[in-house]
Amino acid sequence: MSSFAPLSKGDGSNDAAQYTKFDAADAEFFKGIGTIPFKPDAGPTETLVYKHYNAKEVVRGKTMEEWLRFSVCFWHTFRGTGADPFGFPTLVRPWDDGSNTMENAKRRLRAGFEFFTKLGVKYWTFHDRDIAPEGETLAETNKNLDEITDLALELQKKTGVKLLWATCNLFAHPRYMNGAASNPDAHILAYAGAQVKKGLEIAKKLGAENFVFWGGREGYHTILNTNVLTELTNMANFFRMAADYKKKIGFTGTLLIEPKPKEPTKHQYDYDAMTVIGFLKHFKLENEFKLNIEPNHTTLAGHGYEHDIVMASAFGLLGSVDSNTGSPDLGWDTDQFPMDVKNATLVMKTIIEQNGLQPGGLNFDCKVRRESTALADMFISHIGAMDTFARGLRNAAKILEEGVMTKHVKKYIMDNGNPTACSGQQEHCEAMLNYYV
Ligand code: XUL
Ligand code: CO
Repeated sequence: MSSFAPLSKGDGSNDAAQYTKFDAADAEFFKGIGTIPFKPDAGPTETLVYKHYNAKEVVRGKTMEEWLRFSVCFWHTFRGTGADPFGFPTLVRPWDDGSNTMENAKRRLRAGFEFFTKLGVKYWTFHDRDIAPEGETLAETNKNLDEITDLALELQKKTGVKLLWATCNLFAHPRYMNGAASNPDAHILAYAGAQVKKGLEIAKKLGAENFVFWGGREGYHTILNTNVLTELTNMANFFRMAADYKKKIGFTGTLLIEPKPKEPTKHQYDYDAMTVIGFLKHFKLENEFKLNIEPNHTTLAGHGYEHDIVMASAFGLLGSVDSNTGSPDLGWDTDQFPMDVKNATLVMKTIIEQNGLQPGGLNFDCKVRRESTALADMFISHIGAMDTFARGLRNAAKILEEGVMTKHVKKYIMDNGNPTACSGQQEHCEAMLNYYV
């Protein structure tokens, strides 16, 4: 989310007409790109087709679509500009004039639904502030949200695309610089509460299947100005109020907390899966919340790609996945599209073992690189990641069907029950895994 305006083309074509032509009811945003077909025999240069993701193909009793429950995130894909701390926006979207107007917000939304439909993805996700501009007052902001969610509801009905989850942006506005739920200023805490109240109401209106909390500013930069137990207790109280309000309004979606160790804060309280599980159990919230795991956050916490997914699932608390990847040689949240088949196989093995993610899904919290400036790159990136997870699903199904790897773990315990030094056979296990990927 950036206040930078998209690049001007510099050729005089950035006049109002360039954008308002997209206001027409029959306007097409992605001209030249149709519904993405399944083409298993496609060659390596054909990247606008699915070579592995075949939505209706049945794998272990469910269709690929049912296992994978892919979702497009609105913030990166329709609000990302390519700006980074060192450079201005690079991504020009012909319908987006960079303004904070409702007209622009509506154009983006309609572009979004055309994109979801052409891609063949059945779910989307958003932050409140991605879809509707923040007004001068809370009342004005909420009115904007009402108007935009009317349009979203209409587009959902028309296309059959559903809302995997909604969330509140409690981190971008300066009022939240010292936190939202954990902010020591009661006025700010109350503001955050009002924002979440509205967030839950629009989630209900749009039939969201989940609701996410990511506490980007809930943590500290220096322990010298922070009382950690007070802040954690305030956070727990905030979550309890959200769970109570969910019940009060009859919203049935699952509440999810998304761990991340750092960035933007130096230390984020929801460090990783086990930290959140411990927090939920300590404050007796484990029956109200599950976890939304993002592997790029897991690797930032110093764990292997699949670690948090496996840990959350082991405790029955894996609710959904923000399916992305970091760059193993970089230490920050690069939010890349997941293209590693071995990682996808390990994730899908855990998901099959818990019999699916529903009502969660695989949400692509990913952004195209700032150098990937073509509109087609928006499609190619999602298709590549969907094919990766389709391959991961097939591989994991084969691993479980053949049972060689799972039997190996059981057999090892039976054969080596005595506490004598014996081989853990890691390389043997890795070689077996490589057989499947
Ligand atoms: C930030 C992040 C968020 C959450 C939703 O790293 O992952 O986009 O997924 O707020
Ligand atoms: Co995320």
